[in-house]
This record gives sequence, C-alpha cells and structure tokens, in this order.
Amino acid sequence: MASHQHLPNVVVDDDDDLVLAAAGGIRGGLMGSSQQLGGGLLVDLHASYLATSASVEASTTVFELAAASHLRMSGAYWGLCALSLIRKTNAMDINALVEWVASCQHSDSGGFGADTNHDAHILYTLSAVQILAIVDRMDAIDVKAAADYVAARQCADGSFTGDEWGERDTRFSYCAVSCLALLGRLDAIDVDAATTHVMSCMNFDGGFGCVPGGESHAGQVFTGVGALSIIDPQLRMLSEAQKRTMAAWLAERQTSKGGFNGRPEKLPDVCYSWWVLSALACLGKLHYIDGSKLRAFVLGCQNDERGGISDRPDDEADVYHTFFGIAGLSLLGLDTDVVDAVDARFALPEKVVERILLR
Ligand code: GRG
Repeated sequence: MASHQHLPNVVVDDDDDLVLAAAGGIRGGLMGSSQQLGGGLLVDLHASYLATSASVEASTTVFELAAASHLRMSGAYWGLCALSLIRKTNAMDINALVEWVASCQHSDSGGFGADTNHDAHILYTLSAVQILAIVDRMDAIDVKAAADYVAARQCADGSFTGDEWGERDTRFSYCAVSCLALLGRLDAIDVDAATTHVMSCMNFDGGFGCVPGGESHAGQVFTGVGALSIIDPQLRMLSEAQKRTMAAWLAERQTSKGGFNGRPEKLPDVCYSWWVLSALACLGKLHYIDGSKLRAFVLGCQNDERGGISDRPDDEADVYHTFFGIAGLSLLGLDTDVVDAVDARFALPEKVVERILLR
C-alpha cells in the first residue's frame, strides 16, 4: 500500500482513506491494555469528587456550586453520567436528585430551568431528560409538556431557538433532536427541515459552525454530526467524501501533547476528548487519531489528591472536564475494566440508550 503524508497525525492511503500514522489504534486495534499503558483512572477519588459536585445538598453549602446554579441542571447531568460510567451512582441520593429535577419543570411552558425558579431553556430541558433517562424515572415529569416545549422551539427554516428570547444555534438543534428521541417524540418536529438546517451549517473544511457560515469548531461538529446521527445512524445524508473531509478536520485537532484543541492554533483541552472523539465515533473513523497519546493527556489532567479532571495539566478540576474526560476515555475503549461504554450520539451510557430505544 503506497501512502503519502497528508496531515500531522494521519496518512492517506491509495483508497483515499486515512489511517493512523503513529503507532497505536482504537478499540482492540494495535494498542495495548490500560495496564500496559501505565497509570490508570483514579476511579474512587473521582467518585467522591463527583458525588459532591452533583449532590442536591452540596449545591447550597459549597460556594463554587452555589455560584454555578445558572448551569446546575447540566452540572448534575455531567456528574451523574460520569458516576454511571464509572459504576458509582450509589454514591448519590437519587431520590433527592429526581425530586429536584421535577421541581425545575415549568408548569406553563413544560421546559426546564437550570435550577428551581430559573427560566426554561432547551439545554436544561435536555439535561433534565438525560438525568431521568439514566435513573429510569421519566415518570417523575410531564413528558408531553416537555416534548411540546422543545417542538415549539423549531423555526420555519428548521433551526431551533434556545429559549423564548430567540437565539439560534446548532447546539439547540442537537438538544431538540436528542431530547425528543429520548422522549420517543421525534415526530413532534419537522425532521427533514431540521436536517437541512444542520447541513447548511457545514463548512468547506469539513467542520460545522453555530450558524450558516460560522467558524468551524469541534463542539459544533459534535452538535451537527450528533444530531444527524440520531436522525440517521448511517449518516446517509453525507457523502463518503464529506465524511472523510470531516474526519480529517477532526483528526487535525490532535496536538503534539496528545490532547485535542477545538479549532486550529488553540490550546488542547480535555473536553475536546469528547467533542472530537464522539464525532469521529459517529463517522466510524476513531482510528484516525492516536488513542494512547490522548489517553495519556487525559490521565495527566487528573487531580490525584482530591479527584476530578481539569482542562489541562495542573489546572483546577471541575465536573465538566471530569465528565468529558471520562466519556472520552470510554470512547477509546481502553479502560473497560473501570469505565462503561458511552453512546457517542446521546452522551449517555450505552445501556441507558439501549433500554430507552428498545422500549
Ligand atoms: C449532551 C454532550 C451534550 C451536549 C449538549 C450544549 C451542547 C449540546 C453542545 C455544546 C457544544 C460546544 C459548542 C462545545 C464547545 C464548548 C467550549 C469548550 C467552548 C469554548 O470555546 P472557546 O472559543 O474555546 O472559549 P477554544 O478552545 O476554541 O479556545
């Protein structure tokens, strides 16, 4: 097989497909087990760190958590989902969590706020539904009202607003599609129009922006590819050439430090272990990047005294980077002894998605 150098981390073969240039691979490829690769995930420390971050009680007694109440619903989802992936949900009071989630649903619109008495938003509505999906307690809320709230956010061009104030963004398209699929109500929106709008946010370089013509960013690639994959897991709306261009742009996000950045010339950050890798997983192109280098980068961002994972080595850990670091490791498939499989489209444990979609 003749090949030529094309990108820093990848090689293009004669079939115009990309293969990993560096030694290593993904999911049972050339790479060794977690033991062979050196130190591992500090599961017990992360469990106690996450249990505090997502706890209902700590949200009012710990200053950093009380100050973050404007995004608390997503914080609770990140904490719970990470705990579920490392099989430690028993570290949390699930009944208290469900009661609080239900108290954040607005009786008029059906949407959820980030905390009690906060305005409803499509992102926090998705986070609430994700929490209830994980603990199998969708009975605790008014499902029809939640689905109606999400469907009401769709605009004539197929895009979605985040809330009543009208900002539009591919993040909200993803939230709508994911939330309605989890509620079994994708029929409540015009799926073709949603698809057309998301596709219109795809750029010539293979990335996606927030809006048509917006700068490509790895987070937005996840929202685009994730939404399209939920609509059609085979991604038949994309040509093979488009998939390869997209995967090449994503593979170029891997820096010499092993971690990914979100766009050219920016610093690596643990959260892109999720945004980049999940999109590559949806495209079936996880082998485009060097998994062992990414794993080493994520593990090097752990706080080995108090638990938690930070954006970069030696920074302060937080629940957002802890979740996306663990979820990224899950996609690599190298730590299956301590981390469950995650679904790349829904950012939920695979077993949860299987339970819901097969129901
Ligand atoms: C259920 C996983 C899940 C997501 C819900 C809200 C959402 C849908 C997706 C957000 C996708 C996104 C845009 C992620 C990027 C977040 C981020 C780290 C932005 C930082 O942007 P900059 O410009 O950082 O501050 P860079 O790294 O570009 O310098």
